[in-house]
Order: sequence, then C-alpha cells, then structure tokens
Amino acid sequence: MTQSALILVDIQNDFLPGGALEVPDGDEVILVANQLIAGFDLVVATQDWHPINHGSFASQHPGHEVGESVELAGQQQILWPDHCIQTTFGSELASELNTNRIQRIFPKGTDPLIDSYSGFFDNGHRRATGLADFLKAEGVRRVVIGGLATDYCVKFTAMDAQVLGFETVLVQDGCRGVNLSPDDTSDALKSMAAAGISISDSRQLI
Ligand code: VGL
Ligand code: ZN
Repeated sequence: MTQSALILVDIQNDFLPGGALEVPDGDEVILVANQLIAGFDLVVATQDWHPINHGSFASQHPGHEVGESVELAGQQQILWPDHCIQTTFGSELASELNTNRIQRIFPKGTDPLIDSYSGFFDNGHRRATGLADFLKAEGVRRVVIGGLATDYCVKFTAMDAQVLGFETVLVQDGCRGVNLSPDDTSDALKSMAAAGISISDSRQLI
C-alpha cells in the first residue's frame, strides 16, 4: 500500500482572522484539517518560526511598506507585517487544531536573511528543513497538503513535494489564500495543477 502523509502547513494564530497576517477565512481550514487527520497514519506540520528581526518584516526596512518587494540578501522578498515570531502566541499552532496526532513539527523561516515559504527548503533552496528526509525515511510516496496560505506557503510546499517525487494532492477546501491581489489563490491553484499536482477536495479524501 502506498504510504501517505498529511502535511498541515502553518495553521498558526497569526494567519487566522485577527492575527498579524490574517488570511481571510483562515480559521475554516481547521475543521477540515481535523477531519483529515483522523484518516492518516502519518501527520506532520510546518510552523512559520521567525526571529524578531526577520528580514521579511516591513518593520526591518524603514521607508518600505507591507506588500512592497525589496532585495534581501540577493533575493526579491515581499514585505509582511511582523508575524509568527518565535515563542509568541501568534506563532503557536491554532488551539482548535487537533495536534495529538501530529508526529513532528518542522519550523521554517528561522534565518533572518532568507524567507522560507516551502516546508521543505528556504526560498533560495539552500537549506532543507528535514521534512523530505523524514518522509522518505517513513516510506512516504504520497503527500496530501492543506493549511495556510494557498498562494504562499501551501503552494511552495506542494510544488517542492511534487519536484521531490512525491505524488502530491492539494486539498482545495483545506486551504485559504492571502490574496494580496484578488486572483492570487486561483492563479496558485492553476500553477499547481499545471505542475501535475492533484487538486482535490476533503470529501474525496475522508
Ligand atoms: C506565509 C507569508 C509570510 C504563509 C508565511 O504561511 O503562507 N506567508 N510567511
Ligand atoms: Zn512568514
């Protein structure tokens, strides 16, 4: 039997309504995640885990605003509000999420000089988080992905999973997008589908 893993991306307080980088209706992914969790032997999570001076924060770039793009250590970087600062409430996984069966949590975005949208690698693909090695060691061949946000961390995680050779399934109703531009989420879904990722629905998977 194909070993499947569920990857829950960044279901953290700061991405929920009222959080520092709120994703519209982001809280709606929690119920879907909890339903999915019950159906998987292997569940992992990623956690955006920034130091207080992270270079993706607009606060670190005087004269620049949230949503602008700047160069950060040689790479283009979109500026965000301060979010998911290590050990703060905003960085904690959502309290309503059933974390009992999450075997391992992979922190990312810890280097102040580079962001990490993907749960597998930083945005420069320089350093791995260990997620790929972990999944391979567990014999995983198929990954099912949900969480926040569809147009950033979910998309980059899914794209890397597909390139790494996992059969990759995106749970459309189990994720929500930031939509800095209104079409970002639908564009992200199109790019993922074009890359060979299956766009599915929790009802087909539970
Ligand atoms: C995310 C922007 C900045 C995400 C994380 O989880 O999608 N987006 N940091
Ligand atoms: Zn972040």
